[in-house]
Amino acid sequence: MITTSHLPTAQSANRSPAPATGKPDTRWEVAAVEALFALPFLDLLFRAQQTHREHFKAGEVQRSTLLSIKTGGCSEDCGYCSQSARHDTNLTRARMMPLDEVLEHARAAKAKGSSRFCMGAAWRGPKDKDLDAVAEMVREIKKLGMETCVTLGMLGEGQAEKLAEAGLDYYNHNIDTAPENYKNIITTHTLQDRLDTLEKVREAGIHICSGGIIGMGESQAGRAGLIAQLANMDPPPESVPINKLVPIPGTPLADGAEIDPFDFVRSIAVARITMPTSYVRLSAGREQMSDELQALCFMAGANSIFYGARLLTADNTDAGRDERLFERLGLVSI
Ligand code: SAM
Ligand code: DTB
Ligand code: SF4
Repeated sequence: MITTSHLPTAQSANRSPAPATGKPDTRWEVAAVEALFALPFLDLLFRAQQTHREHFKAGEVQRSTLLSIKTGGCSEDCGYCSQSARHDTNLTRARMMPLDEVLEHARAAKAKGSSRFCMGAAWRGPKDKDLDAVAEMVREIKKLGMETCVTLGMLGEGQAEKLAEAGLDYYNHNIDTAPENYKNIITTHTLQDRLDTLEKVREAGIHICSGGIIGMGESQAGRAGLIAQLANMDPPPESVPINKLVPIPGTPLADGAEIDPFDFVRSIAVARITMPTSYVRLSAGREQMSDELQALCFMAGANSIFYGARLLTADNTDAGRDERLFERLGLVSI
């Protein structure tokens, strides 16, 4: 069972970090992860880059394109989200997108050089009939020769198996913040609910994409708690999206203080060191970042991005800017 039991005990807090094997045979105590955050910036980056090169080719970056297939009107109260029916965010709601329109987006993403197509729906969880429609989308997109990922909220019994049968490669379900902070951000479901869905996904044989958001007012210890929870999954998620909060007017988190950009880079580096074989995704918030800040994130071990002009409801960096950045840095898309 996936649980929140990694929280440090006084006795275990001083244990030294796990070796970079990719297997969580040593648990990452929160204190050990905090100690990584406390390293001098250049030492942390050097160590992250070393770890990265032990497991991946430097400069190779995987690209996924996102599409919102059902937008807004969500019953949940996630404090950062434009799509919650409980926040007044001026978002235009949309019913589920028809298959042919989804396929048009997927073909365009493939033509632009994306290897994975990720579909998101603003649901607490899918109804069985909605799930059947999404499974059909997965089947058709697989035929285009693309990898698939969906993020549909919490899954009920048998739903992960249906997605696996359709050939789904990844299920995205973030734990978003440190265990002790979860109820300050979301009250309509618990972290344990999220972990239960991740377990269903794992048991169905689908790869896990799970990460969180940096910049929601959390402390460095909070960031360490989030990363320890991810790194202690057995195995850790294959894909770890690190989102920088995109402040959405009308949400409870619209007006928080901006984080120090170097702390965001530190979060990427710590994710890389603690999850050496996972793809670490530089996710939401890139549009607001300079090219230089993104380069630091790649140096810190980020090796995947969302590619294309939109995330789900928020803008993303446009593909032209990304192409120029890849060329200037000698990055190669995979
Ligand atoms: N309803 C599904 C769920 O909650 O898993 C899927 C969609 S939800 C929008 C997917 C993830 O996007 C969230 O878990 C969160 O990590 C990220 N996200 C949502 N709004 C964000 C924002 N304003 N800034 C950064 N990340 C955000
Ligand atoms: C993830 O971790 N980030 C993506 C994807 N998984 C689904 C979503 C980011 C959403 C950013 C805000 C928006 O577009 O509404
Ligand atoms: Fe709904 Fe997902 Fe947004 Fe939460 S993050 S309000 S579950 S769409």
